[in-house]
Amino acid sequence: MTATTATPTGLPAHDRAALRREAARVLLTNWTGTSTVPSRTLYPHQWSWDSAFIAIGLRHLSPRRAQRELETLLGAQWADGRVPHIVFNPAVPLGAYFPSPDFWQSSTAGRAAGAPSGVETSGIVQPPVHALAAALVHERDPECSRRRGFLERVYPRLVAWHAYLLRERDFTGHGLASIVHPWESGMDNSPCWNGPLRKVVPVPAVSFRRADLVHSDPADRPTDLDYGRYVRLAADYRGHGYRDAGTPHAFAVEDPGFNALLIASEHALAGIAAALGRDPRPHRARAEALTDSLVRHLWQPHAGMFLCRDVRADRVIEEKSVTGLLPLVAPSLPDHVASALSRTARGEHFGLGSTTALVPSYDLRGDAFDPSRYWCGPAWFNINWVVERGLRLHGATAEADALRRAVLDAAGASRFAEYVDPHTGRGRGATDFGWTAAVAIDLLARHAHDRDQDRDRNQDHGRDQDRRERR
Ligand code: 2M8
Repeated sequence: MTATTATPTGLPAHDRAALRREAARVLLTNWTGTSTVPSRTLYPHQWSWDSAFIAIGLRHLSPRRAQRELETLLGAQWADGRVPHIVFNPAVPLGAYFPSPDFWQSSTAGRAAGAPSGVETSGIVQPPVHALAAALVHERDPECSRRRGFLERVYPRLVAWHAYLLRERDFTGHGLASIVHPWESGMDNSPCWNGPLRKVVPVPAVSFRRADLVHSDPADRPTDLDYGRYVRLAADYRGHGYRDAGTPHAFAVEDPGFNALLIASEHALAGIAAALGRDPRPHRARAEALTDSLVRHLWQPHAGMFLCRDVRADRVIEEKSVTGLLPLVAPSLPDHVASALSRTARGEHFGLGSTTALVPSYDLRGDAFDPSRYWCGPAWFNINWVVERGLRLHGATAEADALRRAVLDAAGASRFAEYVDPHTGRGRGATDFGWTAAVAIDLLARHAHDRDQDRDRNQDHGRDQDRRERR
């Protein structure tokens, strides 16, 4: 293939090389020495699920650094097993991000719940993508992983992390984890949270100073009213020592995306256990039980997708968010559910492959849809990586290939934007964003891998043909 021939990524080879170089530059620039910041401007600390996605890309540049990324995060794990959603860098001034360590006060307010004393963290969590990331990081260079004892070190921590979620956060007895703050979903201002948040009394906007608005357009971000409620919920949790049993949790939701990533990660733990010579069966059984519960409690045939459940009101939340498509990443989803999800992704509410190139974060036809405002509509790269993986897993190869091309095009064209307008592809939020660069590197590498496999298959086929002709 010549350097200018267009390939199945949609990019000529020289552009692919340039995209990889640029994405690598972003990850190198955002690397702090022990982990990677999502953005040098907007998010100057370590974020939990960002780090997992970043490690998935970083493994292609430096398997060792990717291992370190996850080890740093897991090094800040609490004794109760929770992996905090932010690990603060003490070198960053307090005013650079809100809420800062002096708001969370983890090492004091969280002491009884097991917060570490040597590092400041938040007290809430984010979606559990970490075991999946650890398995992929190991796979990229098993020799380096073994040499460093990577899996031995992370396995018990990942097990404790999942155990925390299923022990402390199963509020309904459904066998699913609940989130207790919109930030825990990673989809902060998703319109799904509007109903459950209505009962939360916001703190006055004058009582906090947002740092995010210094770096981004207020029209792209959650509102002050949203923030008033986020602060109220976090302060209440802190006031109860971050202990789940003792906190009333005015906001509690079963989120399908969060639980789907737990399922994918539990399957990954089975692989990790096997690689360590331990018994993978308990992990497989847990993953299957989680899948059954997810389908039983959150699958909504009338919507053709999974919907969230407001645990406090004991009600389904009738809002279509991309979180309800993420269960595609669960390998043993019933076939009819997987095909319905893929149809819904391509239908009028998400428009994949027709009105949008990337899956939007929220229903294109929903009342609250806004193509620029954060998780109310824009398309996000980490989410599209999960959807691509899910489509491929369930045999929708052509759709997955098209999505992979679209993600790579959008990542490059938007200078690795935090998110993009789902209709125009125009970049919004920060640029040089960590997980955007990381998923681009991963998808490029997987494209190269698939291409090599195709070539090998074609060569085998050619050899068989020759043999038959010689006979
Ligand atoms: C956004 O969330 C943080 C709070 O955690 C914020 O808005 O300040 C979300 O997009 C979240 O999913 C992401 O992990 C984080 C850092 O990229 O930013």
